[in-house]
Amino acid sequence: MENDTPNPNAHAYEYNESENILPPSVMILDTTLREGEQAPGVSFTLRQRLQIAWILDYFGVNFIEISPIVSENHEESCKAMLKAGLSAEIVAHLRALPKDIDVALRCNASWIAMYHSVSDIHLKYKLRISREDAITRAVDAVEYAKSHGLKMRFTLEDATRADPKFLEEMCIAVTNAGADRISLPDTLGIMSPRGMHNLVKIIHGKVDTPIDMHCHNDMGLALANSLAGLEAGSTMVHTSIDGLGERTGLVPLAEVAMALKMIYRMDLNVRMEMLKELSELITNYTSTKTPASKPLVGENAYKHKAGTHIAAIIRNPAAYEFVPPKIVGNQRSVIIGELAGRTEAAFLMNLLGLTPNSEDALKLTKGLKNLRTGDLFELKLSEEMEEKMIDVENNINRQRLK
Ligand code: HCA
Ligand code: CU
Repeated sequence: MENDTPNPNAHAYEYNESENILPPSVMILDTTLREGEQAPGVSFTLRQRLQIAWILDYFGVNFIEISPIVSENHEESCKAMLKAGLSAEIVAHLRALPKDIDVALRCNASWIAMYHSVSDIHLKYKLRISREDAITRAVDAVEYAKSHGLKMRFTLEDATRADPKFLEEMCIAVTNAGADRISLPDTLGIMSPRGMHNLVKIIHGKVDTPIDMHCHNDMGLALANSLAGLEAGSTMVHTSIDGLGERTGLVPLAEVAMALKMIYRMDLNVRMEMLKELSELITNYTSTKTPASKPLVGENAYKHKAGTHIAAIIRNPAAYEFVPPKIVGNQRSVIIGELAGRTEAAFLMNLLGLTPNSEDALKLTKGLKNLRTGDLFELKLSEEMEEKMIDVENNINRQRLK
């Protein structure tokens, strides 16, 4: 049984579908190979980076970011990715310095992203330069990159903590110097969705340059802030597999892709069924484990436990799943134990070779509760098994009616 119900989406409460709330198309930039490698416990080999890039490309992201300035190995990886003939654009991420831009040129990159802080705290304590120097450096770097024919995004690092007037000034300066895109990162994940919305709207009203969203998850608001920025007119969103990144990371690819499809009904040309596999690939290559509670790709995303839930999902999983597990390459399972209802108890008896009746099934649920062992075991649900559960349930119901 699969849940084939169209989602009577919650967004009906938010807006009318005919309203064009997002830009007509939104692009995804995946930065697992740049921001993701900044996560503790994550370091890829050249071969792994290439493989991840291939798979992300096949999944359908539009841009893949890597930082060639980190090490020779990263530079080699960047070169190899550029030669691999992927459909996604490869973006070389670097500082706003001519010597870094030279590395990208050496790699034969056509897209670069260069970053420069804009908040006073970064200017004063990280770079130890004045606002004026920051503008001069940024403009010089953009001009240098453009004079070499590069397409470029300019990242205004720590944009959300910068003085709004200075942020605006920087955005105008880099736009006038020729930046093709700008990124307004919430570097510390401190924004509220409404704040992010307003910030993007204001900058969008000042410059024509398309805007990227790069939202960190320090307060768990990365997805909400990314969507708020897109609703305000941003056309590209940065993600990473499982949300890997510096500290608590940024918005996960799976969540963004699914939210765009399910909430905004956007026709993204991506292979959703690869999401779980992408997450597993990263787990295999790193010492980080995907949290079980991770939306869509986590081990618990499709585990059902309460008896009332299970009784409903075997008839129609949409009762407790907003999207079927196979859409994202995950699997449904049920937990049998203390919270089991009559259906599972009967099914358990059936599995053990007994012929369950309603009364015994009820006794068994009581027994399971009194055991006080919590979860007894987990059962991965194949379609065949679901059918069987329904049969068992129908049988005991028939007996009850007799
Ligand atoms: C960093 C900076 C960055 C840049 C984002 C971007 C951030 O980690 O050094 O280029 O859009 O979060 O500000 O990741
Ligand atoms: Cu970041």
